[in-house]
Amino acid sequence: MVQSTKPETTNSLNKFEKFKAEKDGLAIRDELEYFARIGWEAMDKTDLEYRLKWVGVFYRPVTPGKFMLRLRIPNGILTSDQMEVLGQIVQRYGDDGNADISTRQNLQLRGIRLEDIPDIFRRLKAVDLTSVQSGMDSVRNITGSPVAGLDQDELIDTRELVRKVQDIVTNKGEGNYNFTNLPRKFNIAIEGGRDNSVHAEINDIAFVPAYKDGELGFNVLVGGFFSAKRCEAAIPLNAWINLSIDKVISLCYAILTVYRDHGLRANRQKARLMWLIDEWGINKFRAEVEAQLSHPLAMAAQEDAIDWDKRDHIGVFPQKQPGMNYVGLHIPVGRLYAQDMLDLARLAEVYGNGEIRLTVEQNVIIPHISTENLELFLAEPLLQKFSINPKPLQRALVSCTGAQFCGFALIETKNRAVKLGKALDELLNLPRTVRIHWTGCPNSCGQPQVADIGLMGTKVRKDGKTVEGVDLYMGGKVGKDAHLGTCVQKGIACEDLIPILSKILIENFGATAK
Ligand code: SRM
Ligand code: SF4
Repeated sequence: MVQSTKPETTNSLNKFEKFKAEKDGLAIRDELEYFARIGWEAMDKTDLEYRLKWVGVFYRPVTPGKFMLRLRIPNGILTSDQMEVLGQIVQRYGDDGNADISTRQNLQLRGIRLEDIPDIFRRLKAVDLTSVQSGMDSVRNITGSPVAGLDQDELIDTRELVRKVQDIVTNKGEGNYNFTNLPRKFNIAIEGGRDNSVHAEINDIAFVPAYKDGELGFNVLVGGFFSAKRCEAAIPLNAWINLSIDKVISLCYAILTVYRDHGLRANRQKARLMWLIDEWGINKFRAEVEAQLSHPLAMAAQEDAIDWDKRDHIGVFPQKQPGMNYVGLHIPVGRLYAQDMLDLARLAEVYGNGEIRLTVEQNVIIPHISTENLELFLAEPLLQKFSINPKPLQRALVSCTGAQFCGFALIETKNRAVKLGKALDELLNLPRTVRIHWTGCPNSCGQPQVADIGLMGTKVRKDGKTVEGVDLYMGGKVGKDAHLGTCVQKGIACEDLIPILSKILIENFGATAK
């Protein structure tokens, strides 16, 4: 079904709404064979630069002709067969091919040629993977605890919930016209652990474990988002639902429907869900969701059940299954190459049960390794590259894509982040991990507001020249009582960062000079 509320006039609509009204982004799905034949240079500009994103194919103006393919990996869980296929896909592109683990527990493949897309989509389908609706005005990858079903202390195993919500939103990966024309992007997270591993507070809908009258269910938060114009933590919908899969699905459906039909579409900078909540007030928004559901929502439980600091899952941890362990590997800034992907697939197959998991910190977890196999596993050469014991400033480093591939970027991020992390680890002793997040522009894909130290790319004037710089964020708190950090200093040239960050690390994080 195509969206029911097509506006009668397009005069007040922004350019995105106009081109969506002309042709739904998902319709591009039926033209992929044709595009593959004619080549990207001959394509209509809107189809090339925007509509392809509805099937996860991103034209990169920085590397024309070499596309990015954004998948959907619900709850960040994939199989060795899937990882092997993805490794083979990027391997074909030699030095251009790689993959990045994203801050939404997802994978983005690089170097992809448009002429290969029909074949790639057939190969994805054969291993039950999809990239549909992973970009533009769609529901993005749905996140859940990366140790769901493994964690000895987990409250709710979110795997099936996340998968079912994705299936409803995407019509089991085939595409769902009900949700391809939202006013803007939309993020959903379903937390099941005690440590808020998914950054619930920065999602448009977040389900957070909460006991009500002794029964475990979810409190619901809404409206969290980051944008260049405004960043807001999610606020309580003042609703609690029990653990039924149907309840979670119907609430997502109802909220998405209200947002789709009433979300603001005139100014794209004011189109995220929180702007509608601002305009209506949370009580009216809640009432509209109830009307959509055709039943009242229960009031929220007084407190949620998040009572732990956030874990990074790097290292060896016993699972709830006796004799089994999960091992978290540190993947510097989430960058994988074809051979890494094939190696990870092999390790998961040989030592585990074939499962591979991704975290929002851009790392990998291999679960189901028996205690007797641990020693052999830890001796594998890949663990030299992807350590289980990285240094404190590299351990929690997160970085968005940055200038290497992203047209919005004001600075190069990933290589710089790794280089600076290493340099600071060499200069300083740290008593604890410090979470440093880099993001190449104010869009905040690298989430600097959740970090201990966040670095947001900008341009700076230095010695009469324009150079790459950052705005400095501090105070992001994750896990229990999460709250967002704020900008504390603007316009630092990147070349001046070592002394400035050293001082901050010494004064605020207990670092001592080596
Ligand atoms: Fe993002 C746009 C990369 C997570 C806020 N983001 C983009 C684009 C698609 C821009 C583009 O077309 O070049 C970037 C693609 C660059 C590339 O080649 O990789 C991009 N965003 C990413 C990723 C890959 C960063 C990463 O290195 O991990 C993350 C992919 C997630 C995924 O798997 O789906 C990513 N982006 C985020 C997050 C973090 C999150 O979801 O927790 C945010 C802030 C949270 C939020 O959205 O509320 C985020 N991205 C944005 C925005 C600002 C949205 C807004 O409302 O204004 C844009 C710009 C836009 O949409 O117009 C953007
Ligand atoms: Fe690109 Fe900016 Fe997002 Fe980084 S934060 S990936 S530079 S849009």
